[in-house]
Amino acid sequence: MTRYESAKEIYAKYGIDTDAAIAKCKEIPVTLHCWQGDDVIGFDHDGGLTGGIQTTGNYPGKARNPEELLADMDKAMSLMPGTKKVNVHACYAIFEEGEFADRDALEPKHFQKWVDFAKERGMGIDFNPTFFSHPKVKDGLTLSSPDEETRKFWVEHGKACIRIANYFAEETGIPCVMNIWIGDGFKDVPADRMGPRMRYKQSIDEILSEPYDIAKVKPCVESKVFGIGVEAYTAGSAEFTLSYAAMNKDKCLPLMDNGHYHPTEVVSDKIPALLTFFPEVALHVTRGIRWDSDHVVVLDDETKEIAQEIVRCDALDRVYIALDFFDASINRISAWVTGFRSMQKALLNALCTPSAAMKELQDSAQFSRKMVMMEDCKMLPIGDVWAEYCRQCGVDADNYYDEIEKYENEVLLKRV
Ligand SMILES: [Mn+2]
Repeated sequence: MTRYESAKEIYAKYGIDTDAAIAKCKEIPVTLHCWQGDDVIGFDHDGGLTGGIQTTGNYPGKARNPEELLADMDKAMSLMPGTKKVNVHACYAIFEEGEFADRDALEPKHFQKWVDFAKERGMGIDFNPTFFSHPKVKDGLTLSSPDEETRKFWVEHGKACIRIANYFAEETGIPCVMNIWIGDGFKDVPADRMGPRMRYKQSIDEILSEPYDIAKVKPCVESKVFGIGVEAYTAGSAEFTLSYAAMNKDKCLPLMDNGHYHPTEVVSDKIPALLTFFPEVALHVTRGIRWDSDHVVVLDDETKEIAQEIVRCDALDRVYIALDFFDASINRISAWVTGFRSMQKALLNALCTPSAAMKELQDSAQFSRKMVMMEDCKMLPIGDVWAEYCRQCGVDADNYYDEIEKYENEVLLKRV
């Protein structure tokens, strides 16, 4: 008997069909963000990263141009099991030699190489307007700016991104999740908290006035509690974005990034709360250490619990799962692969959990038995199911770093 056959028998005693769990896991799209590959720099400007987010570290070999970034993503994806989708930020427009378009004038053609890349690999594309790292961020503000010219510039950027998101959906045949996040805020206690929020609301209204079909383009609004340099106040707070999404349910989705809440809040608990009211929700899965530090996702308790809630709520087709982290202190391809695999492990583990039986124990108030069963489940041989899943997907279950180290030596370290 193989280890998988043995694991399969053990899970069957809990009523779990591991073959079915593996088959299901293969179908769940997880969106891989392009910005881990170059420390959130992009291709449309020379300056560094601004907007309350920060990368730390100077690990050698980061991608310096579109060719390198796409090659690195390919390498990373070759080491990941399961269904992938790619997430692009607007600052990753790929221009022809001598060509340039500012953010308010971006067109679908500036993303044709991304479409080619995705289509060749049978993937969809998610998209993000980039409201940071740009000279037109005025006094730290974009869509909430009191300066009308500034605000309008960024509204036009948002509208351009709706058109590009539509192009992605049309070309790939897969809906495009288009996420609006701004870093607008104040370092110190503001004298006016409502004004920026009223302007931000007006700006999102204007962006979403651009025509689109929500079956294809899925605009999201992402909240944030604070950022570096905007510690006192963010215009797009949790209450603001959630209220906006609730009042505009036919036009957009709420997006929760688990690094964007107070450290004792958990997104896993918020998922069923939002699913009670919204047909669809979107996630950015990350790992914050003490703050929104965007560490690489690992198989920690909260990542497991996020996956558990999606599966328990039978909401795999209602929750869009995207990764959002960036660590410049380690091999960036390893960061991508480890983060993606961790999310997949969490999903596979959730699919191999006897949730129906435990719900039954909860509903009949058998809390002691429920606790014992939950603890027993932690010792089930999920590693053997994971190994079988990877085998079926044609990737190694472990030791993938050897392959990455080879690529580092042969490719990354030659980038000087
Ligand atoms: Mn995010």
